Amino acid sequence: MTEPLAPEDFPGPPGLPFIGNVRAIDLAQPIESLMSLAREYGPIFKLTPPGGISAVVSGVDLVSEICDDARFDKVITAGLSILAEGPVDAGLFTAHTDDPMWARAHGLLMAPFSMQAMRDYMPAMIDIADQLMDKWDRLNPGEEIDVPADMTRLTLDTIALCGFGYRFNSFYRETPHPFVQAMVRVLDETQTRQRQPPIQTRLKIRAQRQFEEDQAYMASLVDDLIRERRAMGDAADNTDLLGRMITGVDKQTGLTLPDENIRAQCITFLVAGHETTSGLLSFAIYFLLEHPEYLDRAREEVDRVLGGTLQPTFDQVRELTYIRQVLDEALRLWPTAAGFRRHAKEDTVIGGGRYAIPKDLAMMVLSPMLHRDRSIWGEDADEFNPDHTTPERMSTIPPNAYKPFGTGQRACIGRQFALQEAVLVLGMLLQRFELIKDPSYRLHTKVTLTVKPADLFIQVRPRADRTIDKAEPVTVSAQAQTKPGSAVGNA
Ligand code: MNH
Repeated sequence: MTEPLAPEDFPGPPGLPFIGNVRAIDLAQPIESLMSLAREYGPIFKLTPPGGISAVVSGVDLVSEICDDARFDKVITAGLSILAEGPVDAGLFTAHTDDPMWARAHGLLMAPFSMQAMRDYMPAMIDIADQLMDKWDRLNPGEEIDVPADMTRLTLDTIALCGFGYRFNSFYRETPHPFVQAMVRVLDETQTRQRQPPIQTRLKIRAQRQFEEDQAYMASLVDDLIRERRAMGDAADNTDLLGRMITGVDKQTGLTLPDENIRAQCITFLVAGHETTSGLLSFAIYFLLEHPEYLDRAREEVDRVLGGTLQPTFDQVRELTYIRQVLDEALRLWPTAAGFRRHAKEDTVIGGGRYAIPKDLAMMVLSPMLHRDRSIWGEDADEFNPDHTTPERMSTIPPNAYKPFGTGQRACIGRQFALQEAVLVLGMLLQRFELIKDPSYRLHTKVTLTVKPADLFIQVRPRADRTIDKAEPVTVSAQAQTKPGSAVGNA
């Protein structure tokens, strides 16, 4: 048997002294750069940025191996762990797997994110979706829509209302709610710090002060909501995520969550739950406009299932299976969380003994490349076609070939939530509007924590061939939801 290759001997772009191969990555298009490196160097390649070697993995077999939770675990990146500093405690996303608070919160939150619980979030999801519909309905002919911007308003407001009964009212503002401004600054600063040496971070006193102020502001807003909710006692409607965290118990330990942890989870849901879903909706709209034949098919389904229904029901949303395929396919080509990081728990080898993996080596699973494997998706793997993601086909692909929501115990907890929201909104949009593309648009992406289409503008026209039923508009605040809680979990 041949000796396994050490990471420094993995294939990869040549590095320069000191700066390594940062030049191989185009900072304006980092994901596309990594994808073209993967095309050149194969299923696993090394990068040698100044911070030390890391590996980028996109071959199905290798990815499958490192998805094994018994041997590998999630890497909490330096960037993300900054989020857990100061007043912002570690939420699910940034906590280490062996942190008992991760296990407790994960256990307790399974039920609130289960399929059963999704029914209860429908009224609030529809409330915000209606605001988007109204906005687009009232545009004058020729007015342009900044798709990712409106989708971000929608997803932020949705998670805040379903999460803790709070309204950012993003559709009624030109500038974002102060909480959102603080959150965006914190995330930007987090990214900046990742790219600069620690000494520079310490020298930037103004930035540090702003960072602390922003974190304190976010914490205090959420703390107020927790305090108000606790003060309401039994009178509170606790069917939202906050209520379920306050009243919930982790079955494993029998323990509840302390308030600092609940606060961290609320902030985590906002951060993790808005850009990803907003990017997904934006990509889906982009792809449908590029492919009128699939747009027609999606609209046929919407007309058949929803007809003129003003407010889709939970069951109707579940019936929009082609819309779901469209979204699954958009996530295949452009998973909006474009990767996740893993490391070995002990020194090991992968690939049938070919690659030595020391336990501190950070490996990034590059999902957009993983998802374009021709042996799985066929010769047209790079093309958008919702037939790739029919339920029949999805049930036959290898278990780790499609990973837009990460993997194993550290997989996305908000998956059902995101997909229900996205199916609902895309369905309602197609039900109401004809989408008009800008023929000169060429897809390019913008990467922050997530990836989304950049500069995507469209126009819409209310559909002339359909009418939507008129009814008394239903107003919902999370505190006035009609449904009693059914906190029954399907862990
Ligand atoms: Mn989400 C983890 C993708 C929507 C809350 N999410 C992850 C991971 C991926 C991911 C990938 C794993 C990251 C890693 O291993 O480092 N998430 C998505 C995508 C969408 C999404 C593509 C939408 C589309 N996520 C949401 C929504 C919420 C949410 C909506 C909340 C309401 N996600 C989380 C949380 C985690 C997570 C919380 C961390 C879970 C854990 O580690 O316990």
